[in-house]
Amino acid sequence: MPTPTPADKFTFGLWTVNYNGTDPFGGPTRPSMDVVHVVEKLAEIGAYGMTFHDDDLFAFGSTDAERQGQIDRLKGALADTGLKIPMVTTNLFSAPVFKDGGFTSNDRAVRRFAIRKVLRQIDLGAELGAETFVMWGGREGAEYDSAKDIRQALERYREAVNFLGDYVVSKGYNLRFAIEPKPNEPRGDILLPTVGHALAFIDSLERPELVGLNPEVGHEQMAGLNFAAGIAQALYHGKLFHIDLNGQRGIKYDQDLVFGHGDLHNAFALVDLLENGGPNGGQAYEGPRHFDYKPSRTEDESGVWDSAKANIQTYLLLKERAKAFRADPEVQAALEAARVVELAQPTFGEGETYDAFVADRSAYEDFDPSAYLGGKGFGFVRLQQLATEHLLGAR
Ligand code: GLT
Ligand code: MN
Ligand code: MN
Ligand code: MN
Repeated sequence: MPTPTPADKFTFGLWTVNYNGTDPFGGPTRPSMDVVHVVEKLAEIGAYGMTFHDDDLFAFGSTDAERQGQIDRLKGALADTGLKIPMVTTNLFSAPVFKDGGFTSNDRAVRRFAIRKVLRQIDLGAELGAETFVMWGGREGAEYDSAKDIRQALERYREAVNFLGDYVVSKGYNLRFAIEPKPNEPRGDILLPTVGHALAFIDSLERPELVGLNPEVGHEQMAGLNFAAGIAQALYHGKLFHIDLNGQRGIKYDQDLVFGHGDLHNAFALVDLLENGGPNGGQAYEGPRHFDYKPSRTEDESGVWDSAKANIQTYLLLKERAKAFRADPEVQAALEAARVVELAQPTFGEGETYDAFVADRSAYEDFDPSAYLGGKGFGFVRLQQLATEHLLGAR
């Protein structure tokens, strides 16, 4: 099995390995673990860093002294292990006050409280060296159409994010925001449900350069979408600021399985894109490989750490397989035959004018579309089978 190094930048949310098994039908199946223990174990399995919500570290409603006590204990564990905190986020979804959301609650006092809660966590994140602040708006949404004025909710969302952008700039923090889309759960419908919706929203902001995406595998798949394709578009727009890796099996509740324990083909394509999709075949994304999964409630603590390691192993194995796929001459030939490279060629010649284009008889008058009936195929299936054989370790 490949061994992880800090250069792989594997990170885990404190809420992931510390998930106690609670679901809508049952309570905890595991006791919660102390943050110092979690940091030590994550370092031991080869993680680079940990991320957390304010409420993961100090319970909602903690006094300032209790909060500081936990921060100091975390700092001690980080100093002892060398683990980093590359990302932080705020919990605007668990406490009853957020039952109708944080930034977009119909209740204005809740919106003002939510933004203050975020400012405190931004300050803490900056102090700990975090460079990304994730915004997952799980409660920003509604169950009933007439209960939420969507256009006003988006306006309040915008107002909040614009304000936070001003805040980090005025404080001189080296921090960017990453919006995490999700179509539903816990709300019936969540605002900014997919990568595409969030990209359009970001474009409407006052400081769009400060705001990108934190797409999660399972969330796009819950909407029936192709995650690797969504990531490719996020990269295309320069908006892949962070990523939540996990597994999901189809359109159902948010499973948060181990990375690869869902659509393995798409996970292969994703790792291939992240690791080999950059200019000249290098990395297309250099940020943390962040696992946002839930160890199933059937597992005990050793199962928790086995599942955490499984995320890392699956990623590293897929990285090896994707490298072999790219290096295989048969794959190169199949890519050529499938004309994948031809798509990089612009449709118009350099400087080709409208008149020149219309005068080009080969484009229309002499072009024979009927030759495509029974003509040469693209061989995409063969290419996919080569990928499958590499994925299965058969090549
Ligand atoms: C929550 C959610 C995740 C988000 C986290 C960030 S918290 O567990 O289900 O997808 O990434 O707030
Ligand atoms: Mn999820
Ligand atoms: Mn989740
Ligand atoms: Mn997530």
